[in-house]
Amino acid sequence: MSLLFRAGTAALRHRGRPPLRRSSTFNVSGYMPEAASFPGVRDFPGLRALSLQQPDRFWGALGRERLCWISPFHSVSNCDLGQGSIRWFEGGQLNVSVNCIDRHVHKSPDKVALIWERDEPGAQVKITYRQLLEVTCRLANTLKRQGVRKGDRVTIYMPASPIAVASMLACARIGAVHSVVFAGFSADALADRIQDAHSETIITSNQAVRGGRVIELKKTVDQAVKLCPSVKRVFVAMRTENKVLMSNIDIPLEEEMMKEETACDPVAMESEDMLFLLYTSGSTGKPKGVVHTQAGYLLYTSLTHRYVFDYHDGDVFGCVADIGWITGHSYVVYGPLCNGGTTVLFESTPVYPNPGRYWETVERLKINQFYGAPTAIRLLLKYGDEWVKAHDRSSLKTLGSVGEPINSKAWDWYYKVVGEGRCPVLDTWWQTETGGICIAPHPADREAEIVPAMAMRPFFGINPVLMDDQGRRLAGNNISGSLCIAQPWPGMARTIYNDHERFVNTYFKAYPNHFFTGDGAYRSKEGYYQITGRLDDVINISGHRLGTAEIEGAVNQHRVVAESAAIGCAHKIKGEGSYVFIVLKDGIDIAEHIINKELKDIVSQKIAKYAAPDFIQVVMRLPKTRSGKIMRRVLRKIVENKVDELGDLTTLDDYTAVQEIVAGHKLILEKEAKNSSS
Ligand code: 7RM
Repeated sequence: MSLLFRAGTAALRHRGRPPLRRSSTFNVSGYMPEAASFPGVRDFPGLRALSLQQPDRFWGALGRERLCWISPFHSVSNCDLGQGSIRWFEGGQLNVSVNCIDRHVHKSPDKVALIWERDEPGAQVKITYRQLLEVTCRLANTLKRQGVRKGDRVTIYMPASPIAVASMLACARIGAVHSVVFAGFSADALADRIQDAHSETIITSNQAVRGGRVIELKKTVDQAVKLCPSVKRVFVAMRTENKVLMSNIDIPLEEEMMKEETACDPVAMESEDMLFLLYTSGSTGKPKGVVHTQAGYLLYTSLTHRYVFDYHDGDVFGCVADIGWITGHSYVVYGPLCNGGTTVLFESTPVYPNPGRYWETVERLKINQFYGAPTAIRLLLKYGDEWVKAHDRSSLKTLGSVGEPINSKAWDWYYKVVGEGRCPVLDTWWQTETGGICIAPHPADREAEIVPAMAMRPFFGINPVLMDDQGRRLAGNNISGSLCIAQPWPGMARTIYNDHERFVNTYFKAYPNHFFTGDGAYRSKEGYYQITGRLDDVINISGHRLGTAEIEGAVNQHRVVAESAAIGCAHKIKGEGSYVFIVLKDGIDIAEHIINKELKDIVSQKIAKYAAPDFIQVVMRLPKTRSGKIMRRVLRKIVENKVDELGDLTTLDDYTAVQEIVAGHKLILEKEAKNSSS
């Protein structure tokens, strides 16, 4: 479990902008037009209070105003957190692709919707709303012609590109459910997700290009499909000109699209029909397909996009996350497009062709809001300020951070060097399960301070509470506990695909009638929130969630491994890395460098490259309780070099196991020190 860390608490006020006063002269309905329906509410705290005390009034007004409905909803919310039953805007019908495209085409067809920032710098491609509609309709018609129907799951395995975004929106248009799988996942991981979703359709591209390298995406799909006999069709888009082997189930996507009409009638979807599944890691070895539905998700992502980032019409929004993660879904695709915004699809890496790439892109595309991950900030910080200063960043207005805690040093650098002290830095906390940002500073509120490296305040409708080990709500400030959310909000997940029981058990059982996030948090003296890290066996590598059980599952498949235990450990760049203890099968003698390499390979092959262990320690036995449970707490303390804090060892069956592991860990540290000095 990560320990609480406290960032510097020097209060920091936004500089360089005229302060707006929280007084009767402050016009809330000028700020949020829908607030015209809330007479008497004059300021931000007032709006927040209303969103919590009268959620149906608040979300009802926003839902009516901000979304475009085919038929109106008859109830705003109908939720029972105890049962994990969450329903918003029932009775309403809408189409998400119409909300994200058509209505903006009517208003401003030639406005740029997407800027595809391709791997090659300077080769960006702009797609207007009119073009996006045409591509999406052609793609939707192609899917239909090939037999994809409403409710079918479509697995999308491709990096960010206009065709990938059009694939997501085409699914939404015809009522199919997309499941985007991060294109860095291995064939095995892809196959697991295809099978779990019972997906008959895959959309991929011949190759991917990243950091100047070509990745054989289609080959990975071919391997996965071999394990998935239920797959009926694989659409292949051409990212490069290189031909790939096509089998009888493979369909050249662009070729087929060119034969189709540029219009496609949108299907009327119920608010609570499924929009997408997105697989994420939990405490067990099996990733879960988190389900989001139509109206609530769309409203929540567009509202947070508008108000957390202070996004205004005409701004260029640059979220550099991959579309394979929830951040890409909510803040590359759905939030910005629902708002009629211009959104950047970033295909490259922070260091290609050099560590100035992000800021060169900011300069060239005139990005106004930049949203990235702490791991990249930490990496770029190491390369020094010159890479940043070489580029004009005067277009930047806000800087966002997401995926993992951002430490003070990275926060300060982001604020002072990247943002020149002009742009508020927003540490945004949320999860795949929350759909959109839940805790973050609120920059539009110019009166509110931002404390470095704190997620600060709940968004409208979010009611965070901290709980103690006994399940009691912790009152007061300057206190830590497990972070729960006490009221439903429209963006929250609705279920785990085909496993509602796991949904209820994971999120609603630990603290009845509360959504349990799995994270710990600290509430400061001032009442601000700071996220302290996961409380379960989930680790966060470069902002990517991974279950330690998943790593163990892969490692255990190696022929010489008898058993293993994986834990998270501090890592300078990645935030968290993984440290794996293995016990070899009897009579096995294998050189350390060989087993290390083979285990890294097997984890890359079973899961993804980013999951490969950072440290591997061969041990004679693992510390276990007398009933045979691995004592991970003991392993964590050893890796944190806190051997004097091992705590109660009365249930440990054999103390010599611990002594041996401590000695072995020392050797690993010594070797590590030697490596980093050489
Ligand atoms: C958006 C996303 C969710 C987990 C979450 C946390 C961690 C995310 C922050 C953070 C500290 C943050 N979805 N996390 N944001 N921790 N400060 N601002 O990342 O489902 O992939 O991961 O990530 O542990 O539970 S996710």
